[in-house]
Amino acid sequence: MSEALKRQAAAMALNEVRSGMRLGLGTGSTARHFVDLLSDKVAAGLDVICVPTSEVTAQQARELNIPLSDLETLDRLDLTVDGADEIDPELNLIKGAGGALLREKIVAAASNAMIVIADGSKLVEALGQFPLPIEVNRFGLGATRHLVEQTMRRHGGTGGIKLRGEAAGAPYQTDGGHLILDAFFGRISAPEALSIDLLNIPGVVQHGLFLHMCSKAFVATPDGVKTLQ
Ligand code: ABF
Repeated sequence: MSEALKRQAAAMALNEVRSGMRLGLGTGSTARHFVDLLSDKVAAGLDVICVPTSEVTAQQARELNIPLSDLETLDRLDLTVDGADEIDPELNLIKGAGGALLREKIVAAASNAMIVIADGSKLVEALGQFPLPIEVNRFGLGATRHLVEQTMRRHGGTGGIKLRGEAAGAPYQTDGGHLILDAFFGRISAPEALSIDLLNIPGVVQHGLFLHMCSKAFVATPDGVKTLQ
């Protein structure tokens, strides 16, 4: 999908931003467009204070002179704008391909509303074709992986589990210093139950199922940007 279309989705989200808002800034190539467009508005006088969901986004925002804060100083945000890897018809999401799922979920949960911006390839009938990212503590990795695999099988997952970065020789490390297991479910038929079961595994820090968090999505297609809510 072209960068121009992602930028159109980002521009639609920018229309929802008002002066005085406390904003969560997402991560990924579509969110990057949003941050870029936001900086023009900030330069023109828009008064916002932002909390980034990753070190990458924080760096981009700093370079663009967007005022930043954190969730120690601010305990609530008005709106978060972020990307996604899969979006189902109820606006439930898989996120975390960019590795920022933990901070993304903390920021989204602290927000009164979450808008997702994405291209049309992210729309699915059921979640799970995209591998579900599961952030895990380094301690006890083998045992955690075993329990994640058991849980996956109980939930009908048919594929394997990969430690992100392992094939390249160095496991990927999140901003929080954790590792990511990518679980190839195929189809997730009961996302709420799966969410609870994964979070019951002690070594699991968080997973990339974002359920009932997104209130609106701007999805860029060759026919224009669709609004889903
Ligand atoms: C982040 O970036 C992630 O949660 C999601 O994995 C990814 C989407 O990136 P892109 O916009 O580049 O497709 O929001």
